[in-house]
Amino acid sequence: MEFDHIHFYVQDAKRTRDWFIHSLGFQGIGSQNLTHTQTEIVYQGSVYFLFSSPLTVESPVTQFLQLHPPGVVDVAFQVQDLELRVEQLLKQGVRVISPLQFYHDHGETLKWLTLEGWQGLRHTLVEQTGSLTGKLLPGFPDLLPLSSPTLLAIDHVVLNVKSGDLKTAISGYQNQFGFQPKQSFDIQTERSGLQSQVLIHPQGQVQFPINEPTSANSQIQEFLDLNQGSGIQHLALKTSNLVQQVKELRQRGLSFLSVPDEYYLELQNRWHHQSLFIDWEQLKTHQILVDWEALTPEAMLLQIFTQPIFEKPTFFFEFIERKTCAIQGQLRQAQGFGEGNFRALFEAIEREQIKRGSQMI
Ligand code: TYF
Ligand code: FE
Repeated sequence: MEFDHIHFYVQDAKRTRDWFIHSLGFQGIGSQNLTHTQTEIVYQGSVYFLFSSPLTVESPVTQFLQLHPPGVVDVAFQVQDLELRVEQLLKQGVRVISPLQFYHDHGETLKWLTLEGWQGLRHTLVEQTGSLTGKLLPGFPDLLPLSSPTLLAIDHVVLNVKSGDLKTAISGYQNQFGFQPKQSFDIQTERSGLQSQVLIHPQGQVQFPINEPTSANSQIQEFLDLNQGSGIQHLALKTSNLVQQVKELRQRGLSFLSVPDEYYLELQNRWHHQSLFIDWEQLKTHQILVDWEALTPEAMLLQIFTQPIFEKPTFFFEFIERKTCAIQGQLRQAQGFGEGNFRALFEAIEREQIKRGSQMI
């Protein structure tokens, strides 16, 4: 199982598409107009995003936007054996939102269906063959050959659930969708009480952390309040060259969470691998966070977080680079989610929270 695409409901699909093209370097692929809903699609590397906005009040997007700010409604997964998978899922009690559909073109078939996930979140499962790969919805034109993108893939997708719901959400995704628990974190800073459990899918690369707030002023609680319920908090995009990526994104005008100078001083004090050259100045210039494991310092994890991208401070992006190193002839990639950065990261998020708080007064 892999990530296939992410579907957002927004006020204005064309405007959102244009923002993703201009600010994040995505390419537009096409659009689909139904009588009540307009959908735009963009891609970069293997990352596909759909944006739907309402054309009439009958649109399901209208109803969604009456209850929630813009955000993710569907995290779609690519699977290989859809019918078999669906049979198993139905036995586990997964609810079908829209039934199996087929699309035939030049002897090849695209199949998909949509299932209910946690509290209104949906998961479309897609099976594609051959040249149909990436052709997400009938009516979209064929894809152009891929240029050489810096953005490679979706690394992880993070769900925030209400206080007390973490256990139920996890067992739902475990029992119904076949996810397995990986790491869990319990974090307490001034305003970031949160418990996080990372789920992974045993077949493929899907990583799916779920957070719940553990304090009333937690940033997770702020998300839940503004989002009017649980939902996707951030999406991490994996790149092969984060420094270059951030340089380009800053030139495009994208703004990121800023990191205090002390973070880089402390980082250099913790770094005991002088034989490995690290361009600290460059990382500091671009405000990139760095993490590593003691035994594999070369396999660094670099990450950076954007400001929230919609009108309310809910959903944001992370960009991540997982460097590799060779141990005993085997390539090892940076694991984890930047645990060493959590304090610095959450303090940065908290500064933004406080800034917003003082603006509201
Ligand atoms: O996905 C993660 O676990 C990291 C860290 O509110 C993180 O990106 C965790 C919670 C959060 C923001 C970032
Ligand atoms: Fe993350």
